[in-house]
Amino acid sequence: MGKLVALVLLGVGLSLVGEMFLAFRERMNASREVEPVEPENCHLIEELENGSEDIDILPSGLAFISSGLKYPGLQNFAPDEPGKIFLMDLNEQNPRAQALEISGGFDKELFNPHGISIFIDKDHTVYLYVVNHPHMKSTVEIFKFEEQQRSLVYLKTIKHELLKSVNDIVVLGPEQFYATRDHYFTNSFLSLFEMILDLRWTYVIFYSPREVKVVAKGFCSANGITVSADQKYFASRMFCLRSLG
Ligand SMILES: [Ca+2]
Ligand SMILES: [Ca+2]
Repeated sequence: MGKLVALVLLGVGLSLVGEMFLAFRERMNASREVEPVEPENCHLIEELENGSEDIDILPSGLAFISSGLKYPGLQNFAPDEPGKIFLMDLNEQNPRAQALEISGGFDKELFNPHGISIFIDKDHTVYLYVVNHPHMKSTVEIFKFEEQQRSLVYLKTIKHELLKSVNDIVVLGPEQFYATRDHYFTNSFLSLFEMILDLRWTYVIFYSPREVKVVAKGFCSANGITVSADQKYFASRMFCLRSLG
């Protein structure tokens, strides 16, 4: 009798997981047919062959692009090459991507850039905040942009226990930003399970030197983030708009 009950429970459990897996495939559009489209005004940008995760653009038209991300679940195009930040001048007729030199004692071999965000200070100094995953951990690196030299000067690394599995950031002020966490579990097997079960345990945090807190939760995988010009609203994954009240 005990074996029969165990067998029934196992069957129910497996069918539930199977159903969740099918729902997960549906959410991910796994079986959607992709129709080939001829891109009219698109052309290949050389140097960005290793993938690009994020872009942020200065009012002048200079664009920063993060490239070469190594992350669980993503195809890795150059496993032996560190990631880079590229610069493109979108005012040019045929803009080319140029890898930015990094100075200031930064460990470039471990650079694994993910989300990025520009911050322009009152004195017009441009800072680039970059989510980095050295050894698959999460840090936020702050660089100063030197436009003449076309380089980044490393200033500081920010770490915090709430800054785990960080995907993207949007900077609000000096060392103040929102950051998204795209997985609750840092173990890749558990994080896959988390996606299949649609646990929605990820969140958006607010970081400042004085205060770090969760400001929105209940996301299945909080991803790209931006704020409105008045900083009253932020959006994560674009379809989850939240007001700060
Ligand atoms: Ca970003
Ligand atoms: Ca992202």
